[in-house]
Amino acid sequence: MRSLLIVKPDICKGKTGMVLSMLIDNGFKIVFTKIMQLDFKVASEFYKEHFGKPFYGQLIDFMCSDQIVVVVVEKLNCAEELRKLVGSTNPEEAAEGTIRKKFGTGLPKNAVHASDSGISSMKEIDFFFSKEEQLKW
Ligand code: FUP
Repeated sequence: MRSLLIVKPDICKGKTGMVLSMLIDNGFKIVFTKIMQLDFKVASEFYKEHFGKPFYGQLIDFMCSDQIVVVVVEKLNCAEELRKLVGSTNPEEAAEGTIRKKFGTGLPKNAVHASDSGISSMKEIDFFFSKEEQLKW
């Protein structure tokens, strides 16, 4: 099973290596990584379920502010295991040892995005990568 993680702009250039190490140390296989920068259109589409919420504008601006790393990972019960390692949405509430506790500084600067279910993992992987591209992995 595969899932998607995004290293957010503020930690992307400095701490992507440490995030990838945490994933590997916790039994995730790194299937594919891609450095990119989101534009307004792509970020709005990716976060469309949050359109109209008070934090939406700030979230989109932040996600477009610099490069990100999109990571496809693989593990048994992948989405569930990934959410456990990533921790609660708000870094202040995230458990010790989680990625958001370690690298998050607030909202929306909570270090990483992670798909929240098996279904959203498939949708989010399809969002960033064509089926043709996925066949190569
Ligand atoms: P998560 O699935 O843990 O990323 O959490 P959500 O889908 O609830 O949130 C989506 C994004 O909105 C995250 F980047 C965090 C951000 N957010 C805020 O900036 N403020 C809030 O009050 C809630 C979420």
